[in-house]
Amino acid sequence: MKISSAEVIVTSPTRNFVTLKLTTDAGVTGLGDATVNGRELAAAAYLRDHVAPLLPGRDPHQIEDTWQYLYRGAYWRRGPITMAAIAAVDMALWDIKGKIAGLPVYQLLGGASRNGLLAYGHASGNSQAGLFESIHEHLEKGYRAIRVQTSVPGIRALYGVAAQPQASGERYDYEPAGRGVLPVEEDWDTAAYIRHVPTVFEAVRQEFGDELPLLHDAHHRLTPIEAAKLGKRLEPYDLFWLEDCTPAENQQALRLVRQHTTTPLAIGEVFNTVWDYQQLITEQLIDYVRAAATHFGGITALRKVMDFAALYQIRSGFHGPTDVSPVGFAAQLHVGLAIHNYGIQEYMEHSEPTNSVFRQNMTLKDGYLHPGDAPGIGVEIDEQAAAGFPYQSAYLPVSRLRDGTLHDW
Ligand code: KDG
Ligand code: MG
Repeated sequence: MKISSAEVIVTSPTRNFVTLKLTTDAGVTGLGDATVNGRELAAAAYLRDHVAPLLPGRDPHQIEDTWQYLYRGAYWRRGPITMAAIAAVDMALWDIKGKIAGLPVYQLLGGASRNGLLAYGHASGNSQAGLFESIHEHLEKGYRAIRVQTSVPGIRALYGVAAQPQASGERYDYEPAGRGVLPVEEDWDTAAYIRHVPTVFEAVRQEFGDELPLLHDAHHRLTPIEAAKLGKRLEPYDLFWLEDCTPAENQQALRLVRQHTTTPLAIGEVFNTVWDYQQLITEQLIDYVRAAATHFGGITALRKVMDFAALYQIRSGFHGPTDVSPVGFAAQLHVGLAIHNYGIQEYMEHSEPTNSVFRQNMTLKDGYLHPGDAPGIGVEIDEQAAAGFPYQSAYLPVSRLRDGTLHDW
């Protein structure tokens, strides 16, 4: 059997997605996700111009060899664009292998280690009342773990607060990237944030009790000592995790955070390879791996980092925002179901237009996700529907401090 064609599909049902479709000479198709939020066309061009021409004629069953061929063979390794392109090929090949075997991918990875995948949903609000309402809505939908993001007095528009108007006037509900020719600019004040967030968690614990798992994303904005201070102040509220407390390129900075707080840490949604995690894992500086199959080289690479993490009692907390397409999302659900060291899965829910383009088998029941039992990854693309949503330029926002200095967004 051989790969006969590799096509790149760019579509924008509410937001942009880059999808790779591989077809074999036996007519079996496989899908992969290469969406890089705000840089989609770079991933599409890398795939279309540099990767797609290498694939026809290759044996679709040789997943590991193809992964190494694209990673080592490029010489210029790593980086989000390269690794998203490799991820798309890898997912499409697992999809094909599953369809040929007549088995869902999780079965090929060793079979299910659990019945379903604990998910967390995103609650947020402009006010305490709004936040509580959002948490209640999520609980009514069945979620058993909740991420809490909140506005901060003095900061106008803030990451993760749905329904808060962005500088562009759009709402944040599904997607922080604003459509337009320039990124919107938001403001940021670390001291105000660190003062405010613990008061919010105190109120949430009083209202919702001690048992509900609560998560929070600091979105890379703190220095190590600021992160240590926030982690310490949040200890009384027993968070499931504090996410991306620092920009973790500097892995050893996490030593300082760890020395000061027992709040569990989750890191790595912007990481691309196992090397980005090496020190964090071997020194047990984190508790959860935040990688997404889409940005980390696919199912093959995600499985490997989780097996490495298992040696250090570190669990999964894969990145599941709307910019991971339904294909990438389902791909990592298969990994989550198969590995032993599963932790939790972020689930942000795709929009109706997105669901009209990507037909899924994935389910959320009683707060637990399952990728379904369709052969392969379990997602198909309606190419006609996709063509009805042409690419639209969109950028993630940037952040500036009061004096105008650009800060991590
Ligand atoms: O594209 C950027 C988003 O994926 C990111 O801002 C979402 O931090 C995020 C999260 O935890 O879902
Ligand atoms: Mg995050």
